[in-house]
Amino acid sequence: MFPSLYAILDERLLKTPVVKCAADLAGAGVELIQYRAKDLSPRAYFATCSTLAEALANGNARLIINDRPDIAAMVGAGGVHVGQDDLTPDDARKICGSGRWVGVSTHNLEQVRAAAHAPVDYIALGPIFPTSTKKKPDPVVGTSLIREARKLTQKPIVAIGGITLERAPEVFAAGANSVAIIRDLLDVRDPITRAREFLAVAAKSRGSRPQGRNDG
Ligand code: TZP
Ligand code: MG
Repeated sequence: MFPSLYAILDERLLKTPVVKCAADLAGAGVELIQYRAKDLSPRAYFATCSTLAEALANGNARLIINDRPDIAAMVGAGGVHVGQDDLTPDDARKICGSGRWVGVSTHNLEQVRAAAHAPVDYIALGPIFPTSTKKKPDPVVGTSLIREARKLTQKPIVAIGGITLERAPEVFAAGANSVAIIRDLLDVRDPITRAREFLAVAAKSRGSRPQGRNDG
């Protein structure tokens, strides 16, 4: 089953060093972890990605590198996440090969349609709700776009943007396979407890969906 919680470790919001945070979350049962660092030099980004890949190599969490398929491949990460202005999914796939995941961000149905036919392992969709975490977010799409996207593809849909513990159930009810979280996971008193709470909400929400629904 596709991981229900996708933790995005954004360097700007981390309160503990990223390697410790990633290890803590993996220990709490998080199976999908992205590293995102918009302010680091390529050299510093590469170095931390490399350390993270080594730290997570023997556990159950898959490390996804944001933006950079070349770095994902070079450090032996579990995958890469590309946006609409990054290398295309086709090129990311060429660089990363078949063993790593390629994920892509989408912000409207046209992009979802394109992603559905691209060589990607999951489709991220958002921002679902208003978010202050991304600097120039695309327009808010709401949970209605998850329902529309669900009709277009069997690929796992990862909902992102402004999702909180309270809002997660309606996101799963709309058909998302997974929730990608930054602020409501990192900007809290105890990210480990919060991760466990998200996993519990996801298990309950996904378990109560009608039979036959795609669950990635
Ligand atoms: N892409 C769309 S919204 C977003 C990204 C990276 C930020 C999500 O962060 P948060 O804090 O969970 O709203
Ligand atoms: Mg990007």
